[in-house]
Amino acid sequence: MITLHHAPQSRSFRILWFLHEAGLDHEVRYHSFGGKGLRDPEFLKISPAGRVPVLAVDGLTLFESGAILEYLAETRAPALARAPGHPERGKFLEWLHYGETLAQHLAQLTFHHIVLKPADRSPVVQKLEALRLRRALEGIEAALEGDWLLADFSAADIMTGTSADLARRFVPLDGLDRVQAWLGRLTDRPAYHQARAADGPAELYLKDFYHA
Ligand SMILES: N[C@@H](CCC(=O)N[C@@H](CS)C(=O)NCC(=O)O)C(=O)O
Repeated sequence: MITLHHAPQSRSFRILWFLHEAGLDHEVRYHSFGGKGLRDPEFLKISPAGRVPVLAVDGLTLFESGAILEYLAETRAPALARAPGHPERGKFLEWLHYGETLAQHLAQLTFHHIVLKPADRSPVVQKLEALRLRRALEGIEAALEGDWLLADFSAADIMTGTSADLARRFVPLDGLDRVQAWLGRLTDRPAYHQARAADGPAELYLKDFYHA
């Protein structure tokens, strides 16, 4: 059995979504950012920084969402990967890992809008990180030629699409017509809806939009 360590509204949604796309049987262990579970010594043995996702699969416990998606796609759903030698291999790796370019700004924005006490939040960081996130989304706008990041849907759309979906809470997408249409296609997928239904109760993002 595949076991996903997951927290609602987090990067582990990428894995949850993939598991539904690939139709893989799995169980979910829910964690909360509010509790001490992620700092539990037992959890730190499988996640050195105390982060989600962690995936138990094939007798391994894997951390890092990009690595987990690569592993799962390669071993369970080759159509969602681009194997070494495939002409799209390089682009696949680039767009898969681009999700973390978006996520670094999302993490800062989450701290400075939500996690930190109001007195410790910086309007400068809020504005700067929203701008940098917008620029990273413009990179996707410029690259999108068809329906997906590559010629067909792949794990790269799941990885980077999860972060772009969250980015909408911090950055208006006006003028990013291709990104908006891509997000529409992604969020129309049945597996996206199945994963959302399994995500668990929202704890972090309670507003639709956070103004800088
Ligand atoms: N690069 C890692 C980042 C993992 C990460 O930072 N996860 C966040 C949730 S989005 C987390 O677990 N944060 C808990 C904490 O910082 O205490 C990945 O992609 O898996």
